[in-house]
Amino acid sequence: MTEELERRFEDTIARDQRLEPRDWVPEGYRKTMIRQISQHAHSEIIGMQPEGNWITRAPSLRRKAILLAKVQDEAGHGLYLYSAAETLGADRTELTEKLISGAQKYSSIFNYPTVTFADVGVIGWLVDGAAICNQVPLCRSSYGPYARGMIRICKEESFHQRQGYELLMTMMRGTEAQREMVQEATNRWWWPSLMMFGPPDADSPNTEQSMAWKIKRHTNDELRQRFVDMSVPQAEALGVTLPDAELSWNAERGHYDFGAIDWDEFKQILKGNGPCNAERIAKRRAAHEDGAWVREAAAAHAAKQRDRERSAA
Ligand code: BYC
Repeated sequence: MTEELERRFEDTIARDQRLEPRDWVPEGYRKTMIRQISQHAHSEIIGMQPEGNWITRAPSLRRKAILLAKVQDEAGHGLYLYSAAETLGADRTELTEKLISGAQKYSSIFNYPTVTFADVGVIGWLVDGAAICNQVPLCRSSYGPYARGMIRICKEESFHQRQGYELLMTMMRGTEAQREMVQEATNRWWWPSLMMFGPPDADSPNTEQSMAWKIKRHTNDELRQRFVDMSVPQAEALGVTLPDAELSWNAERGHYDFGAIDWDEFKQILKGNGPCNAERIAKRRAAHEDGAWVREAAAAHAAKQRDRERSAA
C-alpha cells in the first residue's frame, strides 16, 4: 500500500503535476513544505514592521496611501501562506507561537532598521525585487496551494517593486541631499538583499532534496546571480552605485561577477543577534497579546453560531 502511494507521489512529481491536500505525501515532504511555507508567512508578517515604521511620517498623502496599501498586502500574503500551511495539517496557533518564541525563522532581511524614507524605496526596489526573483519560480512549486498562492503574491510584489523604483526615481530627480539618501540606503540594503537567497549552495542543507521534490526550481546561488544581473542595469538607470568594487561583467560566463558576501553577518542574524531581531519579535508578541480579545470574541461567536445551527437542526 505504502509502495503504491510512494509510486503515485513520485509519478506526480515526475510528470510535473501538482500535489493537492487530499494526496498522500511522504512525511519529509510535508515537513519541508510546512517549514518553508511557515517561514515565508512569518517573513511577510514581520516584514510589515520595517516599512510600517514610516507610515506616520510618509512625506505626502499619496506616499502614505501607497505605503499603507503595500504593508496591508504583506499581511494578506502572510494570511494566504498560513492557510496553505494549514492544508498540510499545520496549526496556525502553533506556528504563531513558534514565531514569537524564536523557534522558527523568518527572513534575515527584516532584522535591519529603516532609518530614512529612502529605505522605503530601496526595500521596494531591492527587497521586493529579490523576493520576485525567488518567488516567481515558486509559482511552479509542486505543492498546489503554495504554487497558486504564489501567483497572486508575485503580482502584488511586482507592484511593490515598481512603487519602490518610482519613489527612488522621484528622489533622484530631487535635491542633492535626496540623491545622497538614496545612495546611502542602497549601500546599507545591497548586501543583506543578496543574503535573502539563503546560504551558498555548498552550505545549503535543504536545496538538493527540495529541488528533487520540485519545491524549489533553482538553487540559492542561481537565483542570487539572476538578481545581481537584473539589478546592475537598474542601478545604472537610477544613477546609484552598488557598493561592491568587485562587481564587473564577465563575458565568458555571461554574468556579473560580484564580491564575497559576509556570511558571518548572516549567521549572526539567524542566531537572533541582528540589529533589530529582539525588537521585531517583541513587537509581534505584543501585537499578538493585544489581539487576544479579538480571537476570544471570534471563537465565542463561532461557538454560538454552531449552537444555533445545532438547535435549528
Ligand atoms: N533568512 O538549506 P537552505 C518577502 C535558513 S518575504 C533566514 O538554503 P531552503 C517580503 C533556511 O530556512 C521573504 N533564514 O534552506 C515580505 C534553513 O533553515 P532551517 C521570504 C534563512 O529552505 C515583506 C537554513 O537557513 N521569502 O519577500 O532550502 C516585504 C538553511 O538554508 C534565509 C521566502 O520565504 C534567510 N534569508 O532555502 C517585502 C521564500 N535563507 O529551516 C518582501 C520562500 C535561508 O533548516 N523560501 N535560511 O532551520 C525559500 O525560497 C527558501 O526557503 C529559501 C531558503 C531560499 C529562503
